Parts: sequence; structure tokens; C-alpha cells
Amino acid sequence: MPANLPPQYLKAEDAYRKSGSSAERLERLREMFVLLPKHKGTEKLQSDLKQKISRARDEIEAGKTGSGKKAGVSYRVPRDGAGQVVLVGPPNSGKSSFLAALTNAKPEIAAYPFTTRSPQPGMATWKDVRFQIVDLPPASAEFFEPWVSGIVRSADAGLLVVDLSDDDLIDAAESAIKRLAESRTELVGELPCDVEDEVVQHVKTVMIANKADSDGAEVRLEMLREWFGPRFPIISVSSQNELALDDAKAAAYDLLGIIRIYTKLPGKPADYSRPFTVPEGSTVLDLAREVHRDLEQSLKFAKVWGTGVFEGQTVKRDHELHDADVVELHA
Ligand SMILES: Nc1nc2c(ncn2[C@@H]2O[C@H](COP(=O)(O)OP(=O)(O)OP(=O)(O)O)[C@@H](O)[C@H]2O)c(=O)[nH]1
Ligand SMILES: [Mg+2]
Repeated sequence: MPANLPPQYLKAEDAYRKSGSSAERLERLREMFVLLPKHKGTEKLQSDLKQKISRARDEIEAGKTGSGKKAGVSYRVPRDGAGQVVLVGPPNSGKSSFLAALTNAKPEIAAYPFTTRSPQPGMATWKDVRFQIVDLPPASAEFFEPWVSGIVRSADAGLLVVDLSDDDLIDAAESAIKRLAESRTELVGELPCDVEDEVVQHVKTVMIANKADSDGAEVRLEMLREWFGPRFPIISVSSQNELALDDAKAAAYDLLGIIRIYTKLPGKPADYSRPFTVPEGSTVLDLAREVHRDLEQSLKFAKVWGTGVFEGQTVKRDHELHDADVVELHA
């Protein structure tokens, strides 16, 4: 045990030893985690505490269900908007704070690990597109909810949120990546061209280095870039101080690989209030399908204003569209 633990921590530990109910024990463990100095010398203790907090929470939840054992839970998050981006990462890295900073959601945020227990969606807006960000419970060596990988696998993209105030951030990030890989969910900076193993689901991911405002964050960011730079794009942000959040939102949007198309009726101005979104590389026909199912059959041609065409050029159904094109569909 490290000798330099502060007296408040030792007091909380004493109270933990004397506590009776599971709820009280959990309360004391959280207190201990908050009071514990976070550095290399306390890594083992931090890990022990995480494990105990996780177990104490499970115990309380099992008590609630009355089964004496944790009920098997599973979640589905209905998609909303132009795409779904999931937040993954080690406990306490600030995933929920990041969600709260980028979206309308109000998730639970706390200074101890294992706060988030179920998926929490929120809607973000970038350019004029709304897309969904989903906060998830953490992935760590001590703890991982098996259903989390199911949600990550079916998402369009991922943000791996890591903690620039944590000396152990590289191992913590590797553990999160490993936990997902164990359930054949591979976080990657770039999607592979050839997929050899179809069982493995690759999820295109950007690393979000959160808590850029904390002491020593710059040095840790350097280490992080050295270690993960070749594998992931890395964006340093502070959810708390609202630093570089637009860069993060832009990166999340770019991960979706979509383009915006504005439609118009003949003789009328384009509707710039709400674009349709289609995957990059989509054609006029793909857009028509998005606008109305019947149009797939009846579409004859389109007129396009935008990239690679002259104003209002008539194009065929297989014409490839570009971001911010204006399209008039003719059936
Ligand atoms: N200094 C600083 N603290 C932050 C920042 N973002 C979050 N925090 C703090 O970090 C702690 C954990 O934040 P959460 O958002 O609950 O972290 P989480 O990753 O959702 O945690 P789990 O749900 O337990 O996995 C809280 O005390 C936050 O206030 C930040 O940008 N800077
Ligand atoms: Mg959380």
C-alpha cells in the first residue's frame, strides 16, 4: 500500500470497513475513489476500487430485482437522425460529460467510475444535419457489459473517449479496445479494404482525448499521439471547458460518410431548412429512394445545381451526387 495516502482517504477507508449496507459501502467506495491521488503509485489501488465499485453496484441492482443475482439485461437504441455514433472508453473518462456538451441529453455525470449503466442517446447538430450520439457504460479490464459490444457493432461509427488526466490512459484505452475485440468488434481508424474475417465487425473510430484542461494533459497527449497516432485520428478536447468541441462534432459527422442534398420543386427555391442525407457516392436514384419509395420506379431524370455540373443541368438516374447539391427530381 502506498504510504502517502491523504488522511481523508484513510478516514473514508475506515468508514468503508465499518459500513453495513451495500448502499453505504458503495457510497464510501466512491468517496475513496474521488479522494485517492491518481498517479502510477496508486494504479493498483485505483483498479481494486474500480472492481469493488462495479461489484457493489451489481449487488445493489441484483437486490432490487430480488433475484439475488444480476438480471440479464439487453438494450436496443433506435436510430435517429442521419446516423448513429457511439461513445466507448474507459470508466470516468468523461463520455457522459462529452455527450452532455455536444447534445441535448442530460446523462448522469459523477467523479467516480461506473456511473453510466444503460445507453443514453442524444442528438447533435452539425452543419444542418442532426445525428445521434449514444453514451455507453465503460469498457475496462475490471468490467464490461456484454451487450455493449452489440450496440457498438451496429453503430455507424465510434468515438473512443480517453482521459488526459489519467497517467494510465494508454493501458486504459488498450483495455477498452481489447474488451471490444474479444467480442469481435474492432475499433479502427480506417476501415479495411478487404475484410478477411466476416465475423469481425470493424467500427470506424476517432479517439477523443478529453480533459485537455487538466494538469499535465499536454505531456500525456504527446504520449497518446506517439502510441495511438498511427492507429486513430486523435482530437484533444475539454468537455468541461468546452474546448475544441466543434472539432469533435465535425469529426463525428465526418465519420458518418454522408453528403447533404437539398431538394427543390420546379420553379420554386430549394428547401435549405432540412437536407436529405445519403452515403457518399450516392446517385440521383439513391436520393429518389430516400425521398419517396415510389420515385424509384417513376424517376425519369433530375436537374442538378452544384458540383461538377452547370446550373440546373439535366442528369440521368445514375449521376453521382456531391455534398450540398440541389436536386429537382422529375418523375
Ligand atoms: N477536468 C475535467 N474533468 C472532466 C472533463 N470531462 C469530464 N470530467 C469529469 O470527469 C468525471 C467523470 O465524468 P463522466 O462524464 O461521468 O465520465 P464517464 O466516462 O461517463 O464515466 P462512466 O460512466 O463511469 O464510465 C466527472 O467528475 C466529470 O466532471 C473535462 O473535460 N475536464
Ligand atoms: Mg458515463
